[in-house]
Amino acid sequence: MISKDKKYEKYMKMCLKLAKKADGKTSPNPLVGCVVLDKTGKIIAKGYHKKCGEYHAERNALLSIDKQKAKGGTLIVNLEPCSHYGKTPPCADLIVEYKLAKVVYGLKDPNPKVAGKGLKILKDAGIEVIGPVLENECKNLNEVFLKNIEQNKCFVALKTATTLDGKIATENGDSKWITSDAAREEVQKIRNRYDAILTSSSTVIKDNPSMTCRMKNGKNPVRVVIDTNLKTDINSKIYTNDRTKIYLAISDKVKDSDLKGIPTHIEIIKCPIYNNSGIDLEYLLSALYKKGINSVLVEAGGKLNGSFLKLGLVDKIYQFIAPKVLGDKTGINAFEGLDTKKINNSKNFKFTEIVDYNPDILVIYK
Ligand code: AOF
Ligand code: ZN
Repeated sequence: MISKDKKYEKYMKMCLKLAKKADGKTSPNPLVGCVVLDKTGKIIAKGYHKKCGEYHAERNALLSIDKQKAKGGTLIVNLEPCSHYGKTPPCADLIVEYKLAKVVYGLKDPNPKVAGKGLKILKDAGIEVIGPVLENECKNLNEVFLKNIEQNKCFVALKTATTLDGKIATENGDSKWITSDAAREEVQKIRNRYDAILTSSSTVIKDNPSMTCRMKNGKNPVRVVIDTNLKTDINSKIYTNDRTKIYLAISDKVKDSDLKGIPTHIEIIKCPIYNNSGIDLEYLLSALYKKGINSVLVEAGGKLNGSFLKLGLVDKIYQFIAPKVLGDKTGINAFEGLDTKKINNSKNFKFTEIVDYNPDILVIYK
């Protein structure tokens, strides 16, 4: 016999798939999908949260059907229904109003405004509450939201493209193109998922990248350039190809008189210097978080990647690997500046996904 929870896994997977339709559009809110079954078990409604500020998944699903049809039915949703008056009224109240018999949820909402109160409203109304179902999958989907709510910090992902021996370029900086078209297309989708892309002055100077999202219906992310001593040319593509917001992170030692002529879509964040090297990355992340940047994708060279890693600031890595070897006589490593003497002291991750982008692969780890 399949257990009660197992029975709902396929519907929870549907919720996750629905939720993902709004990938990149809900920040700072979570990705949520919802499926409603009538009392015979037939799917009668689906919904998902489309954009921050708009209706939640449960409301979108329920409002698409007749109250009578939902009576005695089951609602499945990947996040505990909310109990608070925010931008929209509480979903838990609407579920009670629609007289559903069961609610299956994927993950308790850690948002203190909800945190168990949604489930309590349902239980108090006599609704059977089942869950958590596929909790890990639900956590993975909303990893950014969870880090924001639970730690009050910005989620940091890092993207790199390497050879089999972990090099991102040859000694003289030649890196075009390590990976193939298919892999580079995927990068566009990854960019679309994050609030901001963060890079360094060396990458701007060396590659002159646009760092836009070239995906259909994708949004151009906010860009963050770490340029400690203001070395980049203000006419570089990243600053001029559109008017999307740019944060320029510089040392707090730079004089205001050196900032004249910087266009208005570029906002300066002055940061303290860490350990006599670059700017204090933790300071920068927290400044960005205060400005509403809930997640960043670091797309930079080995040095900055290494600094983020060394400080334990990286939550997730997307590493594209091309089946090429450069060898030990040349090359820049994906993560530079780490000096680990013992395997026991290495930075440890867990593989979460491996995707084939023939001829390359994408390895995702946390
Ligand atoms: C969503 N979409 O489908 C669900 C959410 O700012 P508000 O009023 O939209 O409330 C956002 C909070 O509602 C969010 O942080 C989460 O705790 C809860 N559930 N949010 O945006 C949804 N179900
Ligand atoms: Zn809600």
